[in-house]
Amino acid sequence: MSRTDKLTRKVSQRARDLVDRGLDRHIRLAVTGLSGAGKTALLTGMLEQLLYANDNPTLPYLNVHSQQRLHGVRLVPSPNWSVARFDYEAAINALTSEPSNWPQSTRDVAEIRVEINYKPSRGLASKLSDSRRLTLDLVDYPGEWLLDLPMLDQDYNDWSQQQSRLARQPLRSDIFADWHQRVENSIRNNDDIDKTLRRLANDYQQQLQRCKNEFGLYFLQPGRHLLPGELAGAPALDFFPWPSHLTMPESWRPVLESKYRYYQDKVIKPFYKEYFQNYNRQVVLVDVLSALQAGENALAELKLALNELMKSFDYGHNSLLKRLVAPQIDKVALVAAKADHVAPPQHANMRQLLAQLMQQSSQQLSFERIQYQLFATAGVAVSQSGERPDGTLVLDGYDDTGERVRIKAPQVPATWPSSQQWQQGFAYPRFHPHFSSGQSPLPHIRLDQLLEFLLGDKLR
Ligand SMILES: Nc1nc2c(ncn2[C@@H]2O[C@H](COP(=O)(O)OP(=O)(O)OP(=O)(O)O)[C@@H](O)[C@H]2O)c(=O)[nH]1
Ligand SMILES: [Mg+2]
Repeated sequence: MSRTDKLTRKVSQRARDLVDRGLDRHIRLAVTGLSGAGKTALLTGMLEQLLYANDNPTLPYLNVHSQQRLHGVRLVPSPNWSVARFDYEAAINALTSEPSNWPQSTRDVAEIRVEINYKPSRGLASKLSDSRRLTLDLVDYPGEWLLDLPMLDQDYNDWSQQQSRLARQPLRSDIFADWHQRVENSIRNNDDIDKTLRRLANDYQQQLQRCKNEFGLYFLQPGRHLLPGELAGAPALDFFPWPSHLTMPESWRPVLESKYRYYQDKVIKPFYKEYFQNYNRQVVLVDVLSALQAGENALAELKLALNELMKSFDYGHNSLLKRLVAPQIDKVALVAAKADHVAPPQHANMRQLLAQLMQQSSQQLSFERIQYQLFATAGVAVSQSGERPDGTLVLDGYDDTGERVRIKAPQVPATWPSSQQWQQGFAYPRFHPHFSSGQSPLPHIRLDQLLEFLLGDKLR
């Protein structure tokens, strides 16, 4: 194909996207989730259920399917040529090869576009046409980068204050004690500024890694310190929040402030503009179980991080003009992930606990009259629940050596745990996927309900 042909195709695709958006036949779905929340597994599961929707007995709540109006679903090229395609096939391949594995943690942004062909059930459209198309765009990205978004609304000073408040929390104050000492020592030495800041930034980065890997904490900024991507080793990352109990040398301020602004302008803004504008539907995916297991500090940070994050998105109702110019999010699914770690009677508790964590944000959504709903789902379910003869609920699955295991199903608190519950602690199983090649669609929990909530009104 010649360059002109390619360009013409791209322009006409853009024009078609605009028409589709105006006609309400285009959904861009943002899956908002911190690192490890299960975004990649959820996207894989949603694609899997949609692509294998025909003859799929596990989608009773997806109306377009149960009303037999679904003609077909297929993957089509995304018009955004500068972004890698989400490697759905590699994810399925990992899950269904021998031995099975979870897809890798995401290292960069990837997009995928799905076309859903269906028979309209209502209005003029159903009389005029037997077939209609809904375009669905999905984006995957490393969760670490998401938490940079709230930094767009803060200057260096605000950010430092907020991070310093956080660093005074019990667990963090231990983790950062040595680093604070090193900052204090560096102030006294009269070393080269750039070198000193780089060293302290590297040290800070290591403490953030510890917060994540050793303590399961969540509110970790800047995200590129955890996963630098193409910025590995770049001077853009040589900054850190200033500890508010120390006096900053005057000569350091302009350097730290300009690095921070550079990070906002050149790293966060393009990421936000490219991937987080122009969405009209959102999934907020939260792994409440891992946070419970990591302890009270972790759950408190998760709550803070989620509510801060939700301030970064535009909520509102989409008039025809808005749909064309700057769509806003008009429906939000708050989703507790990995529901296959517990037995179904515990799912209501997962939802309730999530509701409590997200209370501040859901008040904002109610105020804006944005429709939201709580779910407990598994993008890819790797355990089955069962019952012993004595009535004990159990979970059956496989461990990472491929051995079949059966465990007593653990409990989830419906509200913030008491100090006694924290003392006892929470533990959830880590089942391993164990699927065979060609096994499609993979099992899930409630993805049909989630898909119906997110897409159902556009598939009528
Ligand atoms: N049992 C179960 N485990 C899941 C499910 N989804 C994710 N997991 C587990 O959670 C881990 C992280 O899931 P990912 O989908 O990679 O999470 P992510 O949000 O994409 O994480 P990043 O790419 O690092 O931002 C997986 O490797 C699994 O161990 C699920 O539906 N059920
Ligand atoms: Mg991922």
